[in-house]
Amino acid sequence: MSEYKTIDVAATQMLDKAKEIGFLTTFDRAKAQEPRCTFGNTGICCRICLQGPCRILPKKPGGNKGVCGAADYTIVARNTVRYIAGGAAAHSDHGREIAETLLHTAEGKLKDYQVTDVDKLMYVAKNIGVETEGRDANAIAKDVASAALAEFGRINEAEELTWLKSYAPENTLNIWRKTTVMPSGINLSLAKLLHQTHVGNDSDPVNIIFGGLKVALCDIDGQHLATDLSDILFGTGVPVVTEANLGAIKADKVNIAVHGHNPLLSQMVVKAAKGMQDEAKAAGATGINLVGICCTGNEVLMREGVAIATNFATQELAVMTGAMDAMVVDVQCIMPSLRSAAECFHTKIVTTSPIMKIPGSYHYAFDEARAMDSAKEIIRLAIDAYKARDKAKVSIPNITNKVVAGFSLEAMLNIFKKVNPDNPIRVIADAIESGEIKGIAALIGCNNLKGTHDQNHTAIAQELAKNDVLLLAGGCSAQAHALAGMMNGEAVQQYAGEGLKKFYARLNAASGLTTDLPLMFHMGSCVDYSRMQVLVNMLAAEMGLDNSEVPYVVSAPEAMSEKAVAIGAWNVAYGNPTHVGVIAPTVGSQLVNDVVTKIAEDVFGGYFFWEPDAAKASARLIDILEERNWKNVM
Ligand code: BF8
Ligand code: SF4
Repeated sequence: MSEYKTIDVAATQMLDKAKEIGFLTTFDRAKAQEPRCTFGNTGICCRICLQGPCRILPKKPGGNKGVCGAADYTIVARNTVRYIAGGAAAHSDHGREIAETLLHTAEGKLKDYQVTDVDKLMYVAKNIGVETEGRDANAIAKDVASAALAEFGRINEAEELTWLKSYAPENTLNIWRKTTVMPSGINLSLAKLLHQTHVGNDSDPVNIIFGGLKVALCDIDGQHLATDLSDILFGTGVPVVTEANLGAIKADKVNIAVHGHNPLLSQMVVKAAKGMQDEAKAAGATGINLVGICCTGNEVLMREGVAIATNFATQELAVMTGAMDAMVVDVQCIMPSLRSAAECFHTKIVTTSPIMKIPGSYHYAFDEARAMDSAKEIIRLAIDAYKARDKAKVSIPNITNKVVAGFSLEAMLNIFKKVNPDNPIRVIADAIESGEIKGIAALIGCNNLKGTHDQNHTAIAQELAKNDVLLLAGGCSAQAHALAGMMNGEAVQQYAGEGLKKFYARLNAASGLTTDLPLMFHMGSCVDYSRMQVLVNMLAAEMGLDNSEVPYVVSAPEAMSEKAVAIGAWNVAYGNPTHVGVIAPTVGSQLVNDVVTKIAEDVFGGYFFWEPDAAKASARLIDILEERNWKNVM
């Protein structure tokens, strides 16, 4: 067992190197933070006003409430929903940027972007009620983008969010309407929630949680339109074969990592790099090599087959290879420490967003109006950096694993179509109804160094696969499986149970792909969890079930970000049992904890459970699937 909290061998090698050169990584910092403050850890520390921080001290007279009188349940509920607000703001703002770009593209203002996937445009337009008949693509795209932008500013509470309303099943929508969590505008809901949780405002924990769920539904709305509009602009993922892990960084090439979430720039970098190989050669390299980290990495993996370097927890270690010439970052999940890691080498950290700067790093303000030129200039920074690379400092772990990815819902349905041309989704329904597979699990979420990097992601996936659970993956979880060599056909042979193997054999025989299907369908970045939900909605309709009856579970073994809290919350509202592998800061209030882990099921059919132990979590996930199957045949 490694002395470090990771199962990744390449990461272990780089952590040794970091130690040698005296660089303290996130692994060291996580250790330094222990032991954590119990108040913060359980959610009973309030810092909402300047009289705080107030902690719940039940044994002290007067200490069982905050200075204003807020009880544990109010404090815990407020803290929880403010995480959701942060997450929903991030996801929806990402979506808004894509929508603006699509609008300006359709208006002819941005020469470097275009409507790439007209089929997807038509599908989305029809779904949200935009007229398509006899209109050209740009006119339709303009209306679709405008509809997306209208989600943000709507203030008439009688109107509903277009994307949610268009995609969610009627039953589910009615539950949301009845419980008053159906949002109308994203900005309005976010502002209301911050207002609701201001000092001296709402102290009713259930009402606060419902306010939080409304914002969580804004989160899925923002995610969903981000996915749809990115597909329209850049194309919808098709199966790709590539590789993952730090060995994807090449010693003889100019290495550029794209890191963050928003594909507007990273797509351009991929495109620009294709025409700039000669410039890299002139600098003495054999070419340009792009790798991805976090969800921007997933975006360009899905659409362009760009290799995965690593995931969230190990981003600094990509710099430790000494061969990373530039890391181009956009927004979210980018560690500020990358700058200090880069100081040990020649690496240029290039920030590109006006709301994501790192002191001391290179800021290049990305301008969509000259996107291609911007991308080229950024690549030139990397080529320049390459010239300053100290070869003596280069050590790249010789580890890569084969990855088969690129499974947009459309790509999956195309494969199922080969088995059942008339009704592709029936392929999964049949497999569940015949008992060949027990159901579906979505493996999602981040890394969290409260546990061991990637350990529970992979352990849970292996256990579920052994028990014939069909796996979907996204975000850093998908990258964990890819890094560990589990995202290919060989992994099916190694880990899948007999039923799942049979299911795969049938698909492989028909798929027409040059490679076997992988152990899990990588559906993309975290905003692409919207794709998973559409799949569940389709399956529910096909099987004649309510969403909350579908044998479907969600697992985020290493959830970390505010976005992850928002995602978990909308999954619960959608009827999905949702496992989180860290003890959530709701446990400080028995009442709030019971609401999100028990009462939620009575209202929405979905609920959370916290379980840091991989074996116990897998057992419970399997139990839930079996119980749902059993109830469905009753
Ligand atoms: O959106 S899984 S660590 S990179 S938040 Fe961040 Fe979490 Fe990774 Fe992607 Ni999602
Ligand atoms: Fe303390 Fe109340 Fe202020 Fe929170 S809102 S910090 S509990 S006084």
